[in-house]
Amino acid sequence: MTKVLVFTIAALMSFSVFAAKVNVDIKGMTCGMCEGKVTEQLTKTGKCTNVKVDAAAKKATFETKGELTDSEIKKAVQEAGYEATKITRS
Ligand SMILES: [Cu+2]
Repeated sequence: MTKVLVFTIAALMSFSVFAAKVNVDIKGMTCGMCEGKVTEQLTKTGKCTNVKVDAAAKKATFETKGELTDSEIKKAVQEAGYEATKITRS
């Protein structure tokens, strides 16, 4: 029973790190230039594909290749000059 539980938790944790689709709520973007800066920083991580940034919707969506942690995402958004307020993976 304990083994099953440990395995389940490990599976859930790795899922959250390796999941393909990511949605990031971003505070502070107003225009296309903002979108460009965020796109550039996310792309620079080398771990994001299909990056789409929408200033009006205040979010970025992308797919990950390899491990990309929440703090790496927050750092990339911060380097663009904005704040990642919420990260959801599916
Ligand atoms: Cu802008």
